[in-house]
Amino acid sequence: MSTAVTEGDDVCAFDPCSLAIDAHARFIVAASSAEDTLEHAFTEHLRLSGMYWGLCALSVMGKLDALGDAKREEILDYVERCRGTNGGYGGGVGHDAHALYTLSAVQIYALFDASERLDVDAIVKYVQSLQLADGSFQGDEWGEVDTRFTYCVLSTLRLLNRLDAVDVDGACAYINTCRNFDGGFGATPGGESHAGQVFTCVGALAIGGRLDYVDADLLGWWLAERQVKIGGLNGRPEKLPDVCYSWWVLSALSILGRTHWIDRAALARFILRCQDESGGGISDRPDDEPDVYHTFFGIAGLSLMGHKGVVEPIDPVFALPYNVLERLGIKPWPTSTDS
Ligand code: GRG
Repeated sequence: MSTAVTEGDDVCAFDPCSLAIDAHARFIVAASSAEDTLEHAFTEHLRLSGMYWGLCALSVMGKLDALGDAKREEILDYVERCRGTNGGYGGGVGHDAHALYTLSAVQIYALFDASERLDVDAIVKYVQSLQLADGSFQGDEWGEVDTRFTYCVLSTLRLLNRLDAVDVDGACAYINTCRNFDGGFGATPGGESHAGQVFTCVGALAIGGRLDYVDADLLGWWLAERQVKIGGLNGRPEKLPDVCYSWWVLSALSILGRTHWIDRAALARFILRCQDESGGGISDRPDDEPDVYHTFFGIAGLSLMGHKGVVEPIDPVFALPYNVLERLGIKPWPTSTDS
């Protein structure tokens, strides 16, 4: 199977035949039903995020409806069982509620067009309780603070159309205190810039309408520097490339209108080299074992680069397909065609 990549007029398109969509869809469905594996046991604490990755990948590939109504209801029933008495969701049944899994639950309901079934007031009350006086957010009742959790809460609230429930200005000002000399952002003030944190901070600032806190040229340069010789992206200097950074880096570049600052054709080739064309799934690097996490972020990265007729366009701020956001009345971020 060919892995040829072509550069279009404005975005990088890839050969439609080279993304093994059917194999990836089969891989995701099989991984979700393989309950007797070690991997399944090891990932129990983040089951809701795992479900979001798999379902969102299926949705981007246009394969979500093929799951069928019975499976949809089975998944929604599982998510419901992860809901805590405080209104938030845990990563698995009986686990403590956390901002991240609450976002995953809201995303899963959005993907299944079932958001009207959510107890919105209870979720809003829960995420409100996580904001601290300095504008930051803790992830759960146990108190860890991280810019990831700011993103999770702002994204959750925007998807529920309840952004006014928290101090958004304070949240954005706190993120600004996590900005570094290189233009990037860390988990807390003084924390090292990391592409994953950069996505959460730029995404949260985009939701909060405060992208003026970003030095777009400086950060764009730092993000573009993440591309290594083989075409893949790393998360910080001197580190190995990993397919997941195709999302964390490229989404931030996309929000900033600078995806053309990297060699997108080379990145697409790297992602396609990491796919298992027959067994399905995408791995972190070529010839490694595929998993659902890298499968989602690889496909999402390809979608950010060139989606014409192959995969659905994905929104770089909310990490959900445009069509899902449109259903929620949210205008997708307008930068995916930057050139
Ligand atoms: C809705 C897409 C979406 C996300 C929700 C939780 C969250 C919000 C975002 C996580 C952002 C983040 C920090 C991603 C980085 C994940 C990662 C690959 C960490 C690995 O870090 P190291 O230090 O790896 O092990 P490197 O590559 O630096 O060696």
